[in-house]
Amino acid sequence: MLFQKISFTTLLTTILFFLISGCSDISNDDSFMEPDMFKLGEFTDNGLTIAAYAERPLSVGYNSIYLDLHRSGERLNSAEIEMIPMMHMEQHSHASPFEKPARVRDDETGLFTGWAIFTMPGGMMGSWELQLEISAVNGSGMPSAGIIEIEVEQSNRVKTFMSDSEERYVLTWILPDEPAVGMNELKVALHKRESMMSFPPVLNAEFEFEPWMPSMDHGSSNNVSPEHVENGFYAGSVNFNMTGDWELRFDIEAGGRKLGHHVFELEF
Ligand SMILES: [Cu+2]
Repeated sequence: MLFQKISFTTLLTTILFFLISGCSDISNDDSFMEPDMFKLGEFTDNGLTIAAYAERPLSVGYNSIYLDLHRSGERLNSAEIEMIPMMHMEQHSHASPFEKPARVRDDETGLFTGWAIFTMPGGMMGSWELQLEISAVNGSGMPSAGIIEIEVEQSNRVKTFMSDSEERYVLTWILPDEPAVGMNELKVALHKRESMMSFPPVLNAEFEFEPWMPSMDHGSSNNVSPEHVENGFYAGSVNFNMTGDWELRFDIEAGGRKLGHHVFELEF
């Protein structure tokens, strides 16, 4: 009887030990913490779970996209990721400008980070999805592939236009994200639409920029026209000297050809 009691206690202790050590293994690992972000969706293929996130619901314009990869409850650190934002419309499908996530996790978020510029909203016209293919997970393993259907809200941050020489472009207003009185960082991106699937960055564009307040018929001083930083992204400054309705007016040239006059409207 005494022997039975001891062995029972030992058994309980052993079970408790494994439970506690098992628990502490899990809590030492970040694998079960979901990122505190807007979840776009997830799928599992070949034992790999791929979850996609954004900072907020997706809208027309520039959006960072974050991926989290898990296998058997373990968060994975490196992978080759192919990501294509694709829109299926009634007559055709098309992609948009994008950059696939890097091979390793980003230090800041702990996630695989890429971006997409959505050129139109989802809805009656068609629907967007992220097409994903993941291989070389932690150096090896079977590839996993799947689709995450995404919603994209309307915004006024993208102009798609045709130049006089009938080339198609995508102009994206990225910053300021939340305009305020005073100096604001100004950031835009310019991509060429070579085909429904190919949107290379335009590296040699020249911008002439001025903000304008149409209701009061004035501009402002000390603005800086955007200049190329890298990969089709251009940075400058915009000075809003009061709240109200403003226009961001751009005249664009590339390779000695005019790409036209383009205006984004905003109010704050
Ligand atoms: Cu479309």
